[in-house]
Amino acid sequence: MPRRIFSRSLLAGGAAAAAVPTVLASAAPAPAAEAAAPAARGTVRRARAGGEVRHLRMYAENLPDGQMGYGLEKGAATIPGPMIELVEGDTLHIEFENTTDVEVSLHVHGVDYDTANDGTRMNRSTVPPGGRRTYTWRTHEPGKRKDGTWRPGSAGYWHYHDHVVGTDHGTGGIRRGLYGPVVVRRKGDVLPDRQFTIVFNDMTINNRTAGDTPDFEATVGDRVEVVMITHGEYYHTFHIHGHRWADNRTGLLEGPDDPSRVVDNKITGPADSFGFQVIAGENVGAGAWMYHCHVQSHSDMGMAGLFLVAKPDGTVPGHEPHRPPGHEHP
Ligand SMILES: [Cu+2]
Repeated sequence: MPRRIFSRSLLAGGAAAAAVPTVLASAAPAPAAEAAAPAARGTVRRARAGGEVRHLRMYAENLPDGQMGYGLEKGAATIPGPMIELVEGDTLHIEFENTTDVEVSLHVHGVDYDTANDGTRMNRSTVPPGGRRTYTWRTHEPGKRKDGTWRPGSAGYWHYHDHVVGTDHGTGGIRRGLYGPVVVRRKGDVLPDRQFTIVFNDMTINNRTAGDTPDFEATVGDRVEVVMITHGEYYHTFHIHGHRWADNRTGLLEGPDDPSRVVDNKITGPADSFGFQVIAGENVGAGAWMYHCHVQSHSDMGMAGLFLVAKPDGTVPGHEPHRPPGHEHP
C-alpha cells in the first residue's frame, strides 16, 4: 500500500534520516521492520512472555554540529537513540562501544542493574574513547514480598542516557543527544503499530529547534505509541491535539470503571518519562494534529511539531507537506 507522506523517518531520528531501530517485545522475536507494519484492523497483538536473555550491540558516536548519539550499528547513531523494548523477566546484555574521543557511558532508568552497571565514573562503569564493555540490565515481574507487601514489576516507559560526558552527571552528553527510550512491557500488554519518541531537551524537541522539529506520521486507525521523555534545565507541559490518554502505566483504560484520569496535557520535568497509546484520528479523523509544549513562551519559541494522521490513501487533509509547523506566527 503506498504511503506517500512517509518520506521522513518514522521515528524522527534527528541528524540521520534513517528510521530508528527497535528491539521488539512482540510475541515472536521479529525484525525491526515488522514494527512499522500495522496489524490487521480489528486485531490486537500482545506482548510475549518474559524471561528471554537478549544481546545487543550499541555504539556511541559523534554526530555533526557537535552532537552525539547512540546507535545499534556503526554510522547509524540517532537522536534520540534506538528504542529498547523488553518484557518483564528479560535480561539484556549490551555490548557497548565508544567510537568518540571522550569518555561515554550508558545509564538506565527503571530496570534492575548493579552498581558496576550504573554508567557512572564513581563506579568505574564508563567507557574510554575507543573502548568497549558490556552493560547488563535485568527486569522482573511484580509479585508479593515475604512480608506480604507488593513488589512492583519493571514494566513502564523508561529511558537511558550518558552519565559522564561534560560532568559526572552526563550534563554535556545529555545536552549533545546521548539519550533514548526504554519500554518494558508486562506479558499480555497491547503492542502498538507505530512508536514515536518525543524528547523535550532544554528548549529543543529531540535536539531540534524551531522550524526543524520532528513531525510524526501515521494512518487513521493505527495504534500509535508515544514515549515522552524530558531532559535539561526546564519543566514543560506535553500536549497533543485531538487525542487523549489515561495517566497510568500503559496510557490505556482497563474498563469502563477504570479510575485513571484521562488527560491530553501532562507536566513533565528533567528525566521524567511516560508513554501512552492512542488510535490515530479516533473520533476526530485524519489531519495535521499539533503537539507542543504548553508553556506558552516555549511553544512560541518553537517547541511544537505535527502528528500527521493520513487517510488510507496516504493524504493528510489540509496539510501542505512543505509548510513549516504552524507556529511561525510573527
Ligand atoms: Cu516547555
